[in-house]
Amino acid sequence: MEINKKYHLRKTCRICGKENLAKVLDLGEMPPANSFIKKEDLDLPEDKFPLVVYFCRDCSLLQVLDIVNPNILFQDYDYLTSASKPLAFHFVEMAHLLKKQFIVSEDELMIEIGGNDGTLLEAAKNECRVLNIDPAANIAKISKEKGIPTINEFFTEEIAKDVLAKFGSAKVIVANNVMAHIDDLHDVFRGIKLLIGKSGTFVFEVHWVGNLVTEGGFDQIYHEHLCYHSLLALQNLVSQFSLQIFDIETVPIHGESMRVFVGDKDMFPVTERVKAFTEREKKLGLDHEETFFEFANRVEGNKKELVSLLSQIKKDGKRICGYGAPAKGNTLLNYFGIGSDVLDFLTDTTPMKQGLFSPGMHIPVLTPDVLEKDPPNYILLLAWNYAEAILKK
Ligand code: JHZ
Ligand code: ZN
Repeated sequence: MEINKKYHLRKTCRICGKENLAKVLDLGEMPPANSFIKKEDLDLPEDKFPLVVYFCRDCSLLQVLDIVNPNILFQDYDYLTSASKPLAFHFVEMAHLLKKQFIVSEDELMIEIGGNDGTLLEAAKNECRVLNIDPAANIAKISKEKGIPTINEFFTEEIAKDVLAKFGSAKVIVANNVMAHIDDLHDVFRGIKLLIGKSGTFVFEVHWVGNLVTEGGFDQIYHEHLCYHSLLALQNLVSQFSLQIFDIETVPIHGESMRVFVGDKDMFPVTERVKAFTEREKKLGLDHEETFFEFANRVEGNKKELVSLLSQIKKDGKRICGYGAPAKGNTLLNYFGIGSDVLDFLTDTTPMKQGLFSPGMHIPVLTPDVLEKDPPNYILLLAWNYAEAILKK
């Protein structure tokens, strides 16, 4: 992409390269979901870009073809893994599992792509060599301060070549909540293939399109999320690199996410779980466009229901606020047209978001203690994926 271009529209499927695409859902023009605004900038014009979801009839990938320059989206990033305690806990647990399953000696290398503030690698760094590769300058700095070797770049085949020369090959590469964000998946997989060679493993977690369809979590759709993956679509991708998915499980993160294990096609026996999951996806119709048209219809139904509920509460003279200012909340608020006339404020535990205003709707983000100081009558839970932990609080 040209460095100065803010936006471009892709024409082909990013897994199979074909143009056999069905338009499923058009969310109109949206601001990038993590572009929180400073008070003094509220009157400046805000960038908004089209957001349309397509289904590929050839390889089944659900995807957004509207590409906002990744430098705009990720170089200065407001999302901090450690600000969501359940997520941080989940990654520490995952680090222990990966060490147990794949790391044999201290010399071995664990790389994390998009390792954010280093929450996962910090839990691995005493037992192997670690390397974080993350494009966000402000976040990479935090990772470095924790003593984690960190390269502040987007992961590409070029970077992989450099890493191979300087650090050697990787025993494990991890990429959590990253595979949805990548436009040139082919470039990234060439880099991964280079670094894991015959005996390494690539493990990643990514939200599962089956959850989006069955639970209606359409708010996961925003410009950062270019892909809504299924095992069916991913198999098509990895096989182009002589790799295979040899194991899969699901984890209760962002609804239900897939944890996918990828290795050389001849090196790892494929578990029964892979076959069972493929069957599950076929039963859900994740390889048929109709499934996604039905999903889009349900989004419209939900919009009417929620908007009328909130306006009834307002008519009754009550105060409402939003809990959490997640990226996904901004899709919901902007697409459903829920503004500061409905929600007095949002609260969020991320220091970087506090004091800012939500993109598009300009709702102030406050620290959670306001809920005790000045309690509203109702709270709309925007960070629904952490409902259990939040309801306990
Ligand atoms: P959370 C992010 O999306 C962005 P978001 C990213 N692009 C991505 O791909 C997905 O994750 C997977 C706050 N919070 O994790 C913290 C509280 O206030 O659902 C966060 O701002 N109180 C990388 O932003 C937000 O809610 C709490 O008790 O949709 C949650 O954001 C807890 C638990 C969280 O991801
Ligand atoms: Zn395709």
